[in-house]
Amino acid sequence: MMDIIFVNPPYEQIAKGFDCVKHISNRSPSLGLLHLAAQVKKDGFTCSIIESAIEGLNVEDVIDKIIQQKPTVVGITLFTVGVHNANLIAQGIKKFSPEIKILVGGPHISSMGLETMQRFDSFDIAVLHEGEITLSKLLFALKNQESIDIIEGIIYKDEKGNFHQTQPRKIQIELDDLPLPAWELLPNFPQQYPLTIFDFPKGPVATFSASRGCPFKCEFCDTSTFGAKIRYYSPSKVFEMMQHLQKTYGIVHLQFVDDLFVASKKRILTLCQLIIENNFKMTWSCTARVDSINPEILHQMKKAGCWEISYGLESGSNAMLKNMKKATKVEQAINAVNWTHEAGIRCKGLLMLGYPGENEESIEQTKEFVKHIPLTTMNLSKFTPYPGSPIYIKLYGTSIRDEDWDRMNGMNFIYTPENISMETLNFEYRQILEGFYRRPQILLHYLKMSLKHPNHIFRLLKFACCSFMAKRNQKALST
Ligand code: B12
Ligand code: SF4
Repeated sequence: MMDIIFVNPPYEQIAKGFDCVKHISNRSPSLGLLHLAAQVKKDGFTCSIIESAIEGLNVEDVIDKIIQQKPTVVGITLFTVGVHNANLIAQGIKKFSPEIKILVGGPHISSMGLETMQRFDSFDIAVLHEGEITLSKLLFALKNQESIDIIEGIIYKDEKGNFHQTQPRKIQIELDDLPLPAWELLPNFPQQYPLTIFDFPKGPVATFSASRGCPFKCEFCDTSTFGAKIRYYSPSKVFEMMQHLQKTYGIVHLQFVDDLFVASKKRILTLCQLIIENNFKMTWSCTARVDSINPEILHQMKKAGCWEISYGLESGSNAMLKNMKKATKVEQAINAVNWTHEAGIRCKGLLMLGYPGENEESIEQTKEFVKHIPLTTMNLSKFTPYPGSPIYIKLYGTSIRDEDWDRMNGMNFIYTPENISMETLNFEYRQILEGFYRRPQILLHYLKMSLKHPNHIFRLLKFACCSFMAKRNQKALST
């Protein structure tokens, strides 16, 4: 019998009926579950992972799969967008096998654990913040039928239905001490787990976070899982990980998903040095703040295989950046993007629309901004007040508003700023995206890339066929 099955629940990627987006969207697995699985394996427990969206499983499929295997514990990772589906999964499991313990953790639980436990009574135990040590202690306690009330960092329900939150666990893990994420547990890894189309030159790909934590206080961002103190893997451990991924799985491109990959310039330069000296061939991408890089470091990153940097540009308006407490200026963003382009690294701009204070003037500024900087990709999200972000508290206090959770995927306007209507926002959203992606130099860039790496063409074709069929079916249904 399996000790624990980990589940990344299915969630709405865009909106109902847009399933075809799976052919071109990011299919990377939950690194959190890979880390937890590695830890519990090291402790001697047996485990497996269900990546619902990637394996094409809906709520019922996941329930069936779990009931067949009858694990002692199910561990579900929760982003806000997946909570309702996770609850349906937990209810389904409880109906057939009430003895299975349902554990939940992840960003949503770190930010709104108690409210979520109170609202959804099928979850037995919530693990707050960094999960490895807490989960390990919990599994031993459950196995030995010991009391769990002395385990730090959890919320549980007693027999009378009362909730108890234990002392917080100090976030303390030395990252180098963690076992390697358990990629070996993923069905069909790495083939089934590509990144978003055009976000990598050639696969197979993997993701990894070389640090945890972020000291900045951008108001739209939920940093509740790992907190403000930044901890790093050492450069030699990161290099070892890259070699392991290449040797074991044939990975040729790695995406670093750290919040602040370039926070310590010294550390990044040492990693680049290791890659260059060992003549190690792997392309990689990362995210960076626009105030964290300079031409010298970019030059070294390029030499070490850096292929793309994603910058949280957010807006082309300094007033909006100030509203967001981003602590950067548009002028810094322009420099960063230009320097990156000059270093021969692709630039992806992450922007958002509809933050409190947004108005026609700030939207115009954003349009002008993206027109005049050498971005190769632009990702525009619809501002979403995620639980755990300071702006959520400002807008809604502690009210949980779970009627909106299924739509909290950055693709829906959940909130409308004072001086602009929802219609205008949706119209401008399309205008900005189309204005960017219809530019001849951008189209030419993607054409060249597709010819060089035909895998992208196959994905595009699958997407096109699938959306054509979806539209045809919709038409047939409506007539
Ligand atoms: C990589 C990433 C992605 C990837 C991979 C997602 C994935 N499934 O892991 C992609 C691009 C697919 C993605 C998509 C989205 N993302 Co994202 N993503 C991240 C990012 C940058 C890193 C995540 C990561 O790998 N962390 C490292 C691992 C080790 O940490 P972890 O997963 O949190 O797991 C630890 C703990 O949470 C805990 N834990 C987690 N699960 C469980 C389960 C149990 C049982 C237990 C005991 C413990 C536990 O233990 C783990 C180990 O310590 C984070 C920002 C961040 N710093 O975390 C945002 C972040 C998680 N994403 C976010 C959002 C909003 C999204 C989207 C909804 C929309 C969007 N912006 O794209 C979608 C939804 C995707 C989905 N439901 O899977 C928000 C979540 C906010 C919220 N409250 O929902 C974050 C926090 C960004 C932010 N700062 O606002 N994302
Ligand atoms: S947006 Fe980036 S820099 Fe700002 S708090 Fe979030 S992770 Fe940190």
